[in-house]
Amino acid sequence: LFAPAAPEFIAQQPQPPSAEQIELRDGLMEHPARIDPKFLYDALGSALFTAITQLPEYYPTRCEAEIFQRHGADIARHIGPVMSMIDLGAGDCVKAERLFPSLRPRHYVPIDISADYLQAAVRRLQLSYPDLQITALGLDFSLALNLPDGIPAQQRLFFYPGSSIGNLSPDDAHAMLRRIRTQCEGGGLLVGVDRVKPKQVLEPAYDDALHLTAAFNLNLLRHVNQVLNADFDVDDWRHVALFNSASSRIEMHLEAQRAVRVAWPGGTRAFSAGERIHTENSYKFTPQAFADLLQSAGYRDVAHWSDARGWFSIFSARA
Ligand code: AVI
Repeated sequence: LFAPAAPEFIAQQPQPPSAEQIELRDGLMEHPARIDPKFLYDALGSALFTAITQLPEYYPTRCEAEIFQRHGADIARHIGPVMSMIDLGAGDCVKAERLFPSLRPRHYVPIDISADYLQAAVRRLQLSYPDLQITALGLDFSLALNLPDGIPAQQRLFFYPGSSIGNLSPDDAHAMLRRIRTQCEGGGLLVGVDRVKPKQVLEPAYDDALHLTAAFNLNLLRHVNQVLNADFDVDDWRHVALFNSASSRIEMHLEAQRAVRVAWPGGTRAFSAGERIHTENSYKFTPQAFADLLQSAGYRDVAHWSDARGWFSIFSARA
């Protein structure tokens, strides 16, 4: 007797949403909607940010480089000998590289959420510094700061340049500084901080004539489309950057240019014309406010250097 074989049928199991998808979904359903700035940094976003740092309007990178150039020896003296330099948000690793001659680390640990971008940077770096031990970590250090074993805390220097600390809320900045301190007790922290200044200087830095910052902000929607399977149309949105002086921060938003409905698997959100998605804050500090923040997070022996115009500050502190 001929019995036909039973056909095999394999249905794909529905996947539970990832933590990133849940975070995006929840933020998009808030009023006003918000998207965490970490989603600015896919490979294209990281490349756009590198281009932004070369814009005439975007002063922080140049001011920071000026401080290291003018006061590098003094800063290195304050820090003392460095075994391991842990670079938070390393990107292209260029800022840390500039300090290698004065700090002479034996071990470099760059950390960045944009793993592919970091990997390419580290390959280039290793060619120039064949004797430097490099351990690159492609992770989101805002979630957890797990470092490889074998680096004694007192030999760790955390390097947190570029005013990236300003992209955290005041509470999160305090928590991050405390978390770093517990990772380097007996060691130190070197951190770059952008300063309060007139909005005539601040706003163009975040809304430049070439519209690179607009592209950086809008690219976040493409990244969200990828992660969440959403259907944002970049043409429906425009970049907005403004200085909120009461909160001492630059805010970046994406504003709907017309009424739009955005959908993703299992959800949808309608935006009316002019409605905004808040995508980034960039806090600006007075030197006193930041020194107080360091002290309240448990640091001691706080020292501070500025560029000639007093637009940017570097702080060194012991943990
Ligand atoms: C990475 N971070 C310190 C930049 C800033 O200035 O807040 C991000 C940025 N956003 C727009 N332009 C640059």
